[in-house]
Amino acid sequence: MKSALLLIDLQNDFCHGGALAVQDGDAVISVANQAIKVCKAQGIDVVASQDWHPHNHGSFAVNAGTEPWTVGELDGLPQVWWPIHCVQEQHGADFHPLLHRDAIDFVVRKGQNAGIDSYSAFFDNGHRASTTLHAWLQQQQIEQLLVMGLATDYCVKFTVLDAIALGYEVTLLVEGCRGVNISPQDSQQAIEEMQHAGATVLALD
Ligand code: VGL
Ligand code: ZN
Repeated sequence: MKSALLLIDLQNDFCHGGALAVQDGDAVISVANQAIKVCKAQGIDVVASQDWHPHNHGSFAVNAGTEPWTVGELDGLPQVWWPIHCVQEQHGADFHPLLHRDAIDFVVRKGQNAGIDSYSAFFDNGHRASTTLHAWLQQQQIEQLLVMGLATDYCVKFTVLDAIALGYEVTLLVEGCRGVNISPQDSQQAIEEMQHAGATVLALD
C-alpha cells in the first residue's frame, strides 16, 4: 500500500513570533525533518498544506468587527475569530525557514475563500468545496497517510477526520503536533477524537 507523509501548516504564523503562534510550535519542525528523511529513504511522498488566506478573510476577527479568540458564526458555521494570520504571499504564510521544503512533493493550499474557514486540508469547514489534495493522492494511488503538524486541535484534527471519512488509513505522529488549546484539554481531546474515528496514534516515547 502506498503512503504519504502529510505535514499540516508548518508555517511561520503558527510558530514562535507568529501571529497565531502555537505553544512550542517550532519543536515540530525537527520532527518533520526527521520524518521527511525517513520517508524519502523509503520512497514515500511528502505533502504539505499551507493555510493561505486573502487579507479580507472572514475568519479574521478584525474583518468580523470583533475581538480575536471569541466565537461567532461564519457562513452558518460556528467560528473562532482569529488574529490576522497566513495571508497569501506574506512571511507569516511561508513555511518555517528550517523545514526541508525541497523535499516536499506536493503543496495543497486552503482557506482562499474569504467567506468560509478551512481547517481540513481536504475540504472547507462546510464541506462545500474540496481542495486539490484528495485528487492528487488518488492519482498517486496513496491510501495511507502519516499526519503531523499544526495545530492539533484545528487543522490536524479536521484533516485527519476527513482523511478517515475518505477511506485513508491514518497514523497520527503525536510528537509532530502542537495545539492552540483555547481550553487546556483541547489537544488531548482532539487526539482522542482522531483515535476514536480510527486513526492510529503513534507516540515515539
Ligand atoms: C489553523 C486556526 C486558523 C491551523 C488555521 O492551522 O490549525 N488554526 N487557521
Ligand atoms: Zn487560518
